[in-house]
Amino acid sequence: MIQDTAIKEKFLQDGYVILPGVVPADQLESQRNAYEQIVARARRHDATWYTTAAARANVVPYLDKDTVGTLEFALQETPFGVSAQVLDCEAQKLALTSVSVLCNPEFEPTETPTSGQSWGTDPRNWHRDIRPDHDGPLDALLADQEANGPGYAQWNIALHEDSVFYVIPGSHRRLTSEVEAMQLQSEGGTQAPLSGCVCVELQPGDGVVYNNMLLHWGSKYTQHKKRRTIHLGYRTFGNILPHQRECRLPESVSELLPANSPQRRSLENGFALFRREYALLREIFCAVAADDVARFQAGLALLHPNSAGRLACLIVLSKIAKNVFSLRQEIEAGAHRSAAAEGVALQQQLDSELTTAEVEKLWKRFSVLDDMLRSDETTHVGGFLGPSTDYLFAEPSWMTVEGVLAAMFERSP
Ligand SMILES: O=C(O)CCC(=O)C(=O)O
Ligand SMILES: [Fe+2]
Repeated sequence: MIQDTAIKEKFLQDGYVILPGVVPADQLESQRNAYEQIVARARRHDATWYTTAAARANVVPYLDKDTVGTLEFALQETPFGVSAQVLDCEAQKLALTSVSVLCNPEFEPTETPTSGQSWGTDPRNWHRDIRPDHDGPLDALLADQEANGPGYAQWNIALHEDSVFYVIPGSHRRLTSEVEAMQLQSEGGTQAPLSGCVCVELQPGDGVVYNNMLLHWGSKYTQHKKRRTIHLGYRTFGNILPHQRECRLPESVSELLPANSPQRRSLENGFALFRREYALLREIFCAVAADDVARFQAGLALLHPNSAGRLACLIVLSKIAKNVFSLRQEIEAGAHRSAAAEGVALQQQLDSELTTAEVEKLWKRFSVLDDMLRSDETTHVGGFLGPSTDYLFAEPSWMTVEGVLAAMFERSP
């Protein structure tokens, strides 16, 4: 058995660690049964399931007493405690953020859409789970990670043998190399093995915990091999504002767990961490709307204590501010956004606590940073998620927190 510190070191160094028996042998059957029920319900609910190549189901809509074991499993020592370990954080500073299952398609896909479609990027293209429009440019995220460590861990845990997932070890700590970029730009290059890639081979019950900034590839989806691979996410609080920052679980799910159980406590603690972060975001956004730069900087220092890497946090704040602004515009226009959409429930809560004038002022200030993050051409760079965009995939090297604040608040730096 690999030593605890070795797991963390390997996670930092290579960006992934394969762990045998993440689902203990005596839980494999019950997890398979619970996930089979989830998938059966997702199938019934989703008319497009049979024609979706990248079939996957979020467990949340299908949780009840028969399937709650999927949630309980995600809160066990492995994977929950191991996630805290690899992210070097106390369990009290860690939240489970999402529980879903990756499945085989029910037909044989012929062609895979190339990356950068108007709707996004299919995971069967090499990618990092980063979108410049949603998360910011890679350089800023790498600088933050180098100074403060990663803030998000993702898992694939196989309930049946799975060798779909490939990674480039160590690529989470660097930009895409010239050799990789050349292949990714060439025809079919995002859908063929990249030099130095490793196939993550998982036996039933085995799992891989990985940094989703890694270059990775869902190589081939086929109907001929059953795939039920548990897909989990965990994030830290109090260190950085990770690019993968949203909570995809509603608070109501905790009622399904027995009162006072350790799993319920972990889950509820995670929701409390999100609530506290939202209170801080509201405080920061009110400070921006009031043009109170000192109060804004104090809030920023609470959200991201280390000044090194703070630019990434500022950039992520601009993304959240943009969402708050567009949500307000939609609401004023009478549109209704489903609370089931990613992060919308908490975003709505934040939005409802700011006046329209505050939201407009917030965006007036953050749009200055937003403009700095755009170029005048729309492109897609292979190796990233999302559609084509005019947001920069790499950060302009002149950008600093001080420079950005000066521009946002029209002061001399
Ligand atoms: O199918 C896989 O294992 C890869 C999935 C993936 O990369 C993603 O969902 O972003
Ligand atoms: Fe991915």
